[in-house]
Amino acid sequence: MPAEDFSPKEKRFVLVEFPYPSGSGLHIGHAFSFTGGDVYARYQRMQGYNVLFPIGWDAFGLPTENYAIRTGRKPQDVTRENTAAYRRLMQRMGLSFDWDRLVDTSDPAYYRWTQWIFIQLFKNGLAHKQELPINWCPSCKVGLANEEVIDGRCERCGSETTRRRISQWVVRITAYADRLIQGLSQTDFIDKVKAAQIHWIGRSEGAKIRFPVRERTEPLEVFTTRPDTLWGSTFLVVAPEHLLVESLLGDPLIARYAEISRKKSELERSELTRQKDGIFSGLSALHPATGRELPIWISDFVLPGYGTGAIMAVPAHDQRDYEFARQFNLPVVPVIQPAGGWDFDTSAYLGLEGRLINSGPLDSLSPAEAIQAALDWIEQNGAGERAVTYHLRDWIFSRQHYWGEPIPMVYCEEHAWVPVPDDQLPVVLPDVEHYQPTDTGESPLANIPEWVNTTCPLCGKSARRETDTMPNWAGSDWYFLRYTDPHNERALASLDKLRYWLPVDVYVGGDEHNTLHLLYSRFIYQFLHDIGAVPPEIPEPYRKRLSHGVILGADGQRMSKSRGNVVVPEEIIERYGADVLRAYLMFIGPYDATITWNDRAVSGVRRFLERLERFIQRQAGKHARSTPRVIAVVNRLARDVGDDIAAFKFNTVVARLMEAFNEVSAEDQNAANSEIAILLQALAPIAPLTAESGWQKLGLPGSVHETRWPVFDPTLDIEDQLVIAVQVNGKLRGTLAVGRDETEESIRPKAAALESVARQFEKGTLKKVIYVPGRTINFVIQ
Ligand code: ANZ
Repeated sequence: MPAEDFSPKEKRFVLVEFPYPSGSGLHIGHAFSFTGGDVYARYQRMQGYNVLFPIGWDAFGLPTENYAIRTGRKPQDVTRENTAAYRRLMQRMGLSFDWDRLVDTSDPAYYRWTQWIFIQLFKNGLAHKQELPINWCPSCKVGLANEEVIDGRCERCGSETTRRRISQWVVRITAYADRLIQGLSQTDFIDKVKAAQIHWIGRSEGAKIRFPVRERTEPLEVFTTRPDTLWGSTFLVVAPEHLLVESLLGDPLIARYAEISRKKSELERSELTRQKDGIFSGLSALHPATGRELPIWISDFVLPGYGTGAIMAVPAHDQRDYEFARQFNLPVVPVIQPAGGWDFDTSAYLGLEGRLINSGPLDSLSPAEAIQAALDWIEQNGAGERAVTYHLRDWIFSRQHYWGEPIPMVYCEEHAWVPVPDDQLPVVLPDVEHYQPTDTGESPLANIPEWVNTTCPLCGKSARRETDTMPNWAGSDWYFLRYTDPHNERALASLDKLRYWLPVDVYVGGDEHNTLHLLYSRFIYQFLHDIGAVPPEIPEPYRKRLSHGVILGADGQRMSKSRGNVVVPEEIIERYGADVLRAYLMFIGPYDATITWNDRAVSGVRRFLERLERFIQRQAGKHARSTPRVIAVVNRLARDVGDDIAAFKFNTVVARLMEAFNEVSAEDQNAANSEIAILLQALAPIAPLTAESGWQKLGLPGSVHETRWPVFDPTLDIEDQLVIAVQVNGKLRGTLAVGRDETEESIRPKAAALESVARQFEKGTLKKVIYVPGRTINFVIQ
């Protein structure tokens, strides 16, 4: 349903994660996610809000490319077909998306702005090219960001990854690490999501400490979070990738060790329990406080990309250092003595209770005090300074693949990397015959000389285009902004429209995107905020983030083709209709839970909707008067369903509808169209097709979806009630719910106050009131 820019109504921006249009079609997880968003959006519309509920295609990226290669097709064609199929099914499901605002990340009119954002990052010093060891998937032939490697395997295809060094574009998300933590306070994300973001950023406070190296002029700098243990440091360890090691590679043993390490995944290297290995570098450093000589070792448990890639080992108080020291017979010097004593012959003491010993000026302090005292000592003695590091890494932004946004940069011998000028954007992905990735690590675009060879925008001399493409995060980190102004050719979106629609009120998606996608898109938003591309008064893009659960196959296992437990939404719709699928998905369990598919429960939901349809059929044409019980039930139903939807408690919504329907349709009850209408309104967000057809069968005006949500009337919320007809000169002007024992005196003013009655009073003077107890009150006017 179309949303209206700048409508005077209050806005609601309801966002669901847009899907990859993959070849295997819309899956049940999509259906679950989108139906939840749709129910909420429909309810908000009926509440009178101007609702933006958009959708699009996250069309670039490996899944489509892999599928296209597998089927021998072109990604463009595959994408066109897949998106058409997705759209058809979404429409059949009754999802009320605003199709006029559809975005497609692989559309040049869209990715022009993805490229523009990259250029702004470059111009602001946040993107540069750098040779980096990367995770390499030998099967997909692509470099992967750390986040795309799960347990040492490629997130996409499950193959084991290796390490390679390639020159890559890197985006400095770390420059925003603190902002990304602080900004969370301006959101209503649930604690779990906030915690996931904070954990991923992994802020650590400590110190960088410099140790003079005997054989070198440059000192060796380490990062530690435990400066209090400085006096207990008995050796230093550097990562095999550390600069210091480069000059030592002439030693075949060291070279071999470095080579072996390079093949290991980061996860393997950080494994706490594995046997420690390493090699002595032949170099030694001097302890800045004691002057003691500390051997410098090389070991791959020290990671190159964290801190300084070097550590001071304190075997008495760090378990890994302890095991390393035991393995290579290095000294263990305790510097914290816990009150009960400690047997340092069996393990390290990791606690923070106790007193400092063997630590010169720190002796007898508690570790907490010693941390501060050590920091002061280090700074006063020029041995280093306070420092903060983050586990968050800079964002590797290059993919050696075809199906992505070309990185809009040109390399000129004289000017190095130069961005493509704005008026030449988009840099359109050329149509090629062979787009399979290459073994060389270069993108297939490198094989198209007429595309690669260009001129430098600055000097006009010959230059080469960047042949890497962007990761598919690039298109998905800002897509929600484009929905506000999808056809804008002058900006990614106009500030006015962004100002009207932002922030996103609710963002519904999967748990798996609570960390990275959310972090990347918040980062890009904050960056756009800094350069004035989004409204200054809106610092964060999303108000609320909600993650839905997972639906398992009927056997309680994750759905997968190999297990044969996949439920295909299209088949369910075919068999039962879209409303059954929707209502079932909303009914099976809490929206954020892990739920097992259950065919029997599907039938239960189906029977409910069928009974309801038959009931409406019987009702149509009847002119029944509602019993007070029915009036009270639907009155309460609308309120409770509304509250539940607003809180994303969909499973109770369906339960309430079933319960209320049972009461309304019970034999001893009678329901008038006005009450059935309320029932249908409450049903409309969950089962929009059934609700609408019922509405039409009853001959009610307009569409149920255009009605306003019924307002709860507390005076009707009485079990023991009667509804009396209110007449003026014998003509029915309204109804009034009254208590069974109410007298004429209390009924008369209430009936007279009904708007439709009061209006008649203006036409004459009241002559007489005839009250038939429990039935009618008639005002006679002349
Ligand atoms: C001395 C020390 C003594 C440490 C002690 C710990 C306990 P987080 O909290 O994750 O930031 N470290 C630093 N850089 C490293 C790297 N590149 N690879 C592997 N380990 C590294 O951890 C910080 C601690 O991890 C640092 O503090 C350092 O060991 C180690 F009793 O320094 B510590």
